[in-house]
Amino acid sequence: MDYFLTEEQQMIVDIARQITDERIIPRRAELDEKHEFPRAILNEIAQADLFGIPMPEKFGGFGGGCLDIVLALEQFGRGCIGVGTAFAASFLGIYPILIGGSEEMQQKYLPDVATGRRFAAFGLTEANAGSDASGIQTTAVLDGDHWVLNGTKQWITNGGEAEIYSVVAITDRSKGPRGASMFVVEAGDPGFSCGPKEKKMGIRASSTTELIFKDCRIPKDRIIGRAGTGFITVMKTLDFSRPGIAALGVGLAQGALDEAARYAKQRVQFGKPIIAFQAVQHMLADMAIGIEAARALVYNASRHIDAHPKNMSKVSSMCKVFATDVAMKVATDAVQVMGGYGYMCEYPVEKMMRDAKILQIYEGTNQIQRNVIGQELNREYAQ
Ligand code: COS
Repeated sequence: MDYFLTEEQQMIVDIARQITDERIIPRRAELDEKHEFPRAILNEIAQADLFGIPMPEKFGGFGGGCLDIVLALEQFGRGCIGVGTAFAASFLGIYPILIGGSEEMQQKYLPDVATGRRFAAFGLTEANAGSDASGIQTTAVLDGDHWVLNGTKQWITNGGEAEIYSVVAITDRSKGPRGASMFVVEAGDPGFSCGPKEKKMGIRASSTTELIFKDCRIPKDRIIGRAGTGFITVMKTLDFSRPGIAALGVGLAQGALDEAARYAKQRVQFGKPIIAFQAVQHMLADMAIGIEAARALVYNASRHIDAHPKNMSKVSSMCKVFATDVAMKVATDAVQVMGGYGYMCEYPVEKMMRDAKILQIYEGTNQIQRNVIGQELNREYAQ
């Protein structure tokens, strides 16, 4: 289907497609097996200037929007959402600075991330604060010219690999969500360390660790925006980032359909390629329908977000839910079409099925997304 992309957008697709076909796909199985962070691939993505997509031009970026990022992520997702997640998490880490950081702070951090010299990460989740994001326990207390952070973040993508961390901490517990603030913590700050790499079901190329703050002292000017604006900045960040997760889902599903359809044309049973059997054709048809519907929703939601930045929660959540549910179903069905071969580690759909599951969980579970959509409907139908 023609999505009427601009010349620049088509260029993003072409560059990301080439990196995916030539660099990501040949290495994905090994990265998965070794739980290896794809630093060399990320460096190539940086050389192609794709880390600069959402950064303003004055900070060395491309000045692009949500759809531009989505187009790149869809391609990377087709190859390996572990790699795609590492790439996306750097944006997630930098959005709070883009949304709420002072000009000085943006000047300090954005050019390095735009060029891929430094990677970023986003520190929100804790052991007891996942879906209930405002339930975080990590604290930040002002002590002279420094903030002192104490607490532990859990399951942080790019943990141990990033140099710049946007971290949420409570600065005034009596104010509930309005008592949270965001800070930039840098690798090497005193009192800051990362835990060991978690072992995961999928997206093993991405690094996931704890962030541990023990009397971590950071300069006073590392607060992002004003004290008390942290929760709103987190919510705005997630509104903007969730279509990227949806795009990883569209890409993964497309990759799974490509594998299943090619297999179905080659695999002969009862004297015919199995694609000649209606039962298989219908499965492939349903996969293709789901993918195209998801792609259309993700692209249009992204265009909406680029045009109406104040009104994005509902469409952002809608595309995240829809595309990631499609990804899980398509990956599962791709394994089914390929039967015993699909279940074997030497074929990529086994990894795709393992990888797909996280899409329904991270950056807000699909149940939380439905809450966001439901609350918005409740407001819309108030009168
Ligand atoms: N944009 C701007 N402001 C927002 C917002 C948004 N998208 N969503 C909420 N807010 C504001 C609300 O307007 C409210 O402001 P007031 O204090 O002025 O009333 C404040 O934030 C608190 O909102 P709310 O009462 O809805 O907060 P809840 O604690 O009920 O949490 C959900 C709401 C469930 C939506 C939130 O906790 C969430 O998104 N959870 C999932 C988190 C997540 O994605 N975790 C995974 C992280 S992996 S990176």
